[in-house]
Amino acid sequence: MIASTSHISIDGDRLLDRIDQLSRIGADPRGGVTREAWGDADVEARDLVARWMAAADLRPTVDPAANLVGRSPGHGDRWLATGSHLDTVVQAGPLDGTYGVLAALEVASSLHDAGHHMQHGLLVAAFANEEGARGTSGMTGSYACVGHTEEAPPDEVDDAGVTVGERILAAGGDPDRLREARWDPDAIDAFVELHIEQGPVLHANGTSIGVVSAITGRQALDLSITGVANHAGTTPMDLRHDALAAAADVVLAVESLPGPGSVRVATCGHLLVGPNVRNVVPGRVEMGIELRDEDPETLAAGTRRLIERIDAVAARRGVAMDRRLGQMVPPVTSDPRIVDAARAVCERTGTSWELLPSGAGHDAQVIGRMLAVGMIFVPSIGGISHSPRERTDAHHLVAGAEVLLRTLLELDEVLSATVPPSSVGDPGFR
Ligand code: HGY
Ligand code: MN
Ligand code: MN
Repeated sequence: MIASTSHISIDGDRLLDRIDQLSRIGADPRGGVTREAWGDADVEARDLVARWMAAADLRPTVDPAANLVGRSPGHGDRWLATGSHLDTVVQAGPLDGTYGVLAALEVASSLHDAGHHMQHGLLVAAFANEEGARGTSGMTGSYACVGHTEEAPPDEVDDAGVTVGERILAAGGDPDRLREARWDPDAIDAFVELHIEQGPVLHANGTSIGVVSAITGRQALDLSITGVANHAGTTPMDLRHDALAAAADVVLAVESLPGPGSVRVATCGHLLVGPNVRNVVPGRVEMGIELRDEDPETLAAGTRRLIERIDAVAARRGVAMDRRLGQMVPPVTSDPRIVDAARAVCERTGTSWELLPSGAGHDAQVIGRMLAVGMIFVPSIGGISHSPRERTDAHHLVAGAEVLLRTLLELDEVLSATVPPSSVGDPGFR
């Protein structure tokens, strides 16, 4: 059965050309690509990808969470899903998310061009707001697909004072019908996401493909610090309640949190200072903090420890700290059948591979709350991502898309053989 699909191949030049085209939508004059979710560039990118979906014989739809989803026509009632996200962080590289969507599209195109009908239908998703635009929680689209809209709620207000619900509405979704974006878990047998590694391991080891064993968990923590804004020339140092100086202590507490027995990494990457004027003692700071670890207990313990340190800073500096636990994206383990399928494909095609965990968060881990998930990585040159300097060698990008194609073909066989025929249904797009 595998031999009968050996003539199917992705079009590497088309894939690379499309990556290039997308990198120009939201090109940032400061460098890199800024395509924050639901902004003009994001909408333009999604419109273009929707047209490419239609050309690949995928029926594109925008669901109530403003996810762009394409489905192959004329298949049975069981589905294999793949995809990633088109939104980016500020001054991103060209590949984070976009690569997985365009490679998924390439899989659909190559199956279509070869006239090959899998036993499963193919579902290609470009999830909305994976990154958390303008200080929001992120993973909005994938959380809606698993019915956990409370994890990325529409009433959340972004840095521009606009609610996520208003953003969704403007992007063609319907925040009042978010529940209807939920996929039918009985209809979709697996979700596989192809992504750049965003870390240094594959590049350093000279390995072409990473088969992901598990995806890290992430706990967000928001902090509002209220001190006393005052004149920078007249207020003696010992009488200040400087919110930014307190924030600096918190940043250092965050930085010193990871270590043996504690969380793997901790970051404060978001800071708004008020009034943000040179000659005023800062009176107010908003901070966005996150902790990551593969073990949920370690994550919870690290969060408790950080809160103790934050409270100590508040007491010492005489400022008020309003701290709110934000989104918790739990770690997820890859489905062994997907790991085996990707491994088998690499072995068969003579592609070097290794098993590794993902330190970055992905839509796959949210989808993993409901469905069997797995991920395939390609090397990031120098391990750089969330940066305009994010790059992957062209031959690795093409190889990754080929491995995605063959892994899905393998799963089409394996999962058709093992999933009982009673598990049929609609993939959940109404
Ligand atoms: O932050 C992350 O890990 C993901 O890229 N959103
Ligand atoms: Mn990212
Ligand atoms: Mn990503």
